[in-house]
Amino acid sequence: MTETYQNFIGGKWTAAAAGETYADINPADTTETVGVFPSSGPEDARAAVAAAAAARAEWKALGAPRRGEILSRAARIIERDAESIAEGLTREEGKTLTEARGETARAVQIFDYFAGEGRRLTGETTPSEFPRTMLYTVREPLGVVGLITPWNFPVAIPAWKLAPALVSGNTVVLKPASAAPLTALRIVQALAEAGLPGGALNFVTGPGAAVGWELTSNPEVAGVSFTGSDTVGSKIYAHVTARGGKAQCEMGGKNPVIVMDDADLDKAVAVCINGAMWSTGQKCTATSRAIVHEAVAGEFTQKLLAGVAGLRVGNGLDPETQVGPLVDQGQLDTVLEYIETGRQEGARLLAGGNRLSEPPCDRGCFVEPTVFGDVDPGMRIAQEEIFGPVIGIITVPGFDEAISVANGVRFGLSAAIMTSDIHRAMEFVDRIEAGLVHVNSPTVGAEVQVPFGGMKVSSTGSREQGPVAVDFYTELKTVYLEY
Ligand code: UN1
Repeated sequence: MTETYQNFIGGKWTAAAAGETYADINPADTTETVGVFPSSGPEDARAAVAAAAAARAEWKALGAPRRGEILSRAARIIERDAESIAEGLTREEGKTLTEARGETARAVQIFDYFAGEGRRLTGETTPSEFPRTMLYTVREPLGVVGLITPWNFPVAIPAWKLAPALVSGNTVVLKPASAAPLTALRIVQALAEAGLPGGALNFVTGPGAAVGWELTSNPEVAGVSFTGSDTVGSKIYAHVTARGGKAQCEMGGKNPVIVMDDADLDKAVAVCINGAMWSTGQKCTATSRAIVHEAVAGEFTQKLLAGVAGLRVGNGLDPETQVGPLVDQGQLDTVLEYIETGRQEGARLLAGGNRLSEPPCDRGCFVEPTVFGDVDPGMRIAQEEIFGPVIGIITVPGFDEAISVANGVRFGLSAAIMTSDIHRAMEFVDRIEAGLVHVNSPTVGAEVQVPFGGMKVSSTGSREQGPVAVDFYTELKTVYLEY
């Protein structure tokens, strides 16, 4: 029997006030409902904000080391339950079980890292102009924060917003993406079991236009951290900052891999397949442009096509599967539309391009891993985020052209170069417009102890993860103390 889940408000599991629900569907088999969730309205989000506001004083007074201990206990609970969290993640989102396990392990690392932050959360002491004066800063929580998270990393991204928000002393309302709420709910359960006081973390599922909009509009919500599309993110940023709130939005990418004539081509192909195809291309860090030196373009293309031809597409629960489904019908339609656009723009379809509808793909949202050649840098498929297993090859005569093509998009999240020339690599680091820069490694991935985020339209507000993550979730108080 399909389980019905609830919101978590003020420490209690409750249905949406209006009693509405919706089904969380398995994209690998759309006849399977993974769970039924509240389709909440603004009144539910308001109740959650009120509960978070009521819990502020107690949570702040607990102190950062004790708050960190709760995160640390949550990490052990997630570790204990990792296999079932990962399985649920694959069922609702579609990525392979191997990737889901990796992502769950990453959530454990994130909670452990920010548990340690509870024993740092440092300010600075500074000499004063005045005698017998101690001058120093302390970090204060913002108050209530709203976290709006995407479906593509349904455990890691809630974790990487929740952990710094909570350890800094904020109380939270979390609104997970409607396509993958179960995984986020498991994290909420882990934190509740770890001893988080009621109201410190509230969880409300439902449409962005109702729940998300209330979180961005409610004057009690001091900060909003969002990951998702740039269309939604830029609206949220403008809306929250216009009312004096703090906003952090992590949006799309159009991430390039430059393949130079001195690159290890087998490695370049592996890097492109990893970046473009794993998680079915549904990462903001995914590789969608291979910018290849003309001297090696023919050989690189042959090797890439051979690699892509060998990929096994299917249900992520099957251990043989390398590429799972897209998250839902809407995403499948978008990706197929982009493939059609690429054809019409005159790019050459070298592999894939079609929906898969034979077993084991007959009941899900599957598309073939797709490669376009003869891509012009100005084409829509070379400019817009597709969020699917699609890579375009752009041929360039040299390094300067490669850099200008790489930088010739609105986005600036992640970028990679494949080269064995250290001078080239360092010049790339200097000139590339990206917040995440890779030399001989894929555009994807994020280690918890370093900042994550992009330049240009990819991100607004301060970086996530690493020691700087707490900058967004805290306000500095400067203290002049004369004795
Ligand atoms: C990764 O590349 O492993 O939504 C992390 C996203 C990014 C996270 C990418 N915020 O895809």
